[in-house]
Amino acid sequence: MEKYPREHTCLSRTGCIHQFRTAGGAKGADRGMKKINKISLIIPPENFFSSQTFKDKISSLIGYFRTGGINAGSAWPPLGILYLGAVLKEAGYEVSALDAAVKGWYFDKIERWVKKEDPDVLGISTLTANFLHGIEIARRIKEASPEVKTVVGGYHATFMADQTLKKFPFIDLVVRGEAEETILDTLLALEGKKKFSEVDGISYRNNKKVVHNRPAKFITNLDELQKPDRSLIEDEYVNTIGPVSLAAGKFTTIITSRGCPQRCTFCSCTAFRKNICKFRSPESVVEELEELTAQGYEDIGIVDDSFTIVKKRVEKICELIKEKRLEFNWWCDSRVDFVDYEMFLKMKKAGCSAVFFGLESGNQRILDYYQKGITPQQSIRAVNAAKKAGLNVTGTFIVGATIETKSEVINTLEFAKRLDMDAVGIGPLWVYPGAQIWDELVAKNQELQERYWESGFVPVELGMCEYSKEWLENAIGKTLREFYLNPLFISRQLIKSFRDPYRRKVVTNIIDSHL
Ligand code: B12
Ligand code: SF4
Repeated sequence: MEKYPREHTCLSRTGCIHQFRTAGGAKGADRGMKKINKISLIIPPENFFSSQTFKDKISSLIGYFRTGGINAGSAWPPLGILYLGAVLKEAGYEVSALDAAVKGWYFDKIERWVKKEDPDVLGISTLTANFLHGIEIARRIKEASPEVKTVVGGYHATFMADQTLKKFPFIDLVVRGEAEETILDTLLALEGKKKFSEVDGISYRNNKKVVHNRPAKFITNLDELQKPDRSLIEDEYVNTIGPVSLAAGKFTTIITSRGCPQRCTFCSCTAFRKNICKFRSPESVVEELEELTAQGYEDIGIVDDSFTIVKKRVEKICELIKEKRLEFNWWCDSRVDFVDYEMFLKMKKAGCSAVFFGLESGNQRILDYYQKGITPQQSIRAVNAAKKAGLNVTGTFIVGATIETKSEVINTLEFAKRLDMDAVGIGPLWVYPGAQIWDELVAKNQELQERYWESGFVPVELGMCEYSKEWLENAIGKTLREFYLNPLFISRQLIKSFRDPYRRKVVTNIIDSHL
């Protein structure tokens, strides 16, 4: 039975690149390949994710103050699969999506959900932190329903496509990189209507040999993409630390650019987008913001790799937000270079409440090792400029690089306290496949690749630093306690919370949600 439209418009609103699903004759079906009608997309639970129960949130918060171990329970919308969902729906497919991380669901529940959805293709989105859970989901589904095609995408699958297909026979295919412009051709190939060898950006098996097609071209005009279909996931997203909601109302995220020109050695973004940085026009960004505010969103996180690197563009977005009188609260990540007080002030006036800086270290030697391209002085200047503009400022730090000495760790922890920000995040260095540090450390010791390609690793946990994991965790925990439990900090924060309407709203929301 013909359940879905045979016609579709292409994902780009200008020229059409796909001419399929037009006439009903499915060649693949003729050859015994199953026609694809429905795709289910899944975000697997994180390896360390616990549920959103109040008890879990409290223990997560206690853990945070003890060791700095972050299990914050923050769950933001998975824009990747929401973008793909929009493309697939537009092309006439039936699509469903599950964010198992936000639901706190594990395998049995996820399996039941997939069985109920009964898709032809199961698409699993992988980061390093949830890869193994994604694999287990695919294994279970393939075992129960061998006819369901299993496709994995996202950061981890992109970097580890070869290993994934070699080790896990129940994974049919890997889509590498950004998938909006490859997903439809991939489905055609799975239906037998196109040759696998003709689809850029995919990896698959051909006569038991793993084949990697050439990479797909990067999406050049982000304005032409369908907007992410947030209706695919009905869950309310929260932006929390432990039991504390940081949102000033209904919350979602938006992405206004993709990629980053920097090459930080601990970050996967460089390898994923090859330093190619693409921007949406300010008009397109503000159009989406307008739609979101009309849908009742009051708190919007901008999750770009580097939102503030082009000052003129940021200022134009701010101008348009004001011109259109959009009332919402927003926040973003920022580097500490390319920023100044004037830009932060414009952001503040356009509703920005908070900025998150990746400060990483207080030592120039370590910043250089990470190729961060900044100095501690720039960090101080940027933090002060953002504070002066009235923004809430958070800085995040990484400690535990293999070359980092104990005194350098202590110096960074002291630096974190001295900057006198509204919040700090400090974590041990994680080494993920795709990051330059991964390549460097693996080149020195192949065993790391063999043992940790599915999960990444934390050098301090493997005894690769001059101090122990316990020493590092205690040092981080002590810093966080000294930072947050300092009476002067608490009183200043309380005064700020009375004065700042955004903070008052956040506090009211917290009280409301726990009454
Ligand atoms: C928002 C965000 C989050 C959110 C939401 C994550 C999510 N589920 O999308 C939250 C807060 C939950 C989060 C958590 C974490 N994150 Co995060 N996060 C981001 C961020 C800033 C934006 C993600 C995004 O929306 N991108 C935009 C969309 C359009 O791109 P995309 O998600 O990559 O999806 C595209 C492709 O990957 C592909 N694709 C994705 N899924 C699928 C599935 C299929 C079937 C197919 C075919 C294709 C496909 O197609 C999509 C469209 O082009 C990225 C950095 C970045 N700019 O990408 C880091 C990033 C993804 N996070 C990262 C990390 C490390 C984490 C944490 C481990 C942090 C922590 N210590 O807790 C956790 C782990 C979460 C988990 N579930 O395992 C790393 C991942 C590194 C790695 N190798 O895995 C990144 C790259 C940051 C970095 N600079 O290194 N994160
Ligand atoms: S850490 Fe930030 S600045 Fe560095 S490459 Fe990644 S996204 Fe860019």
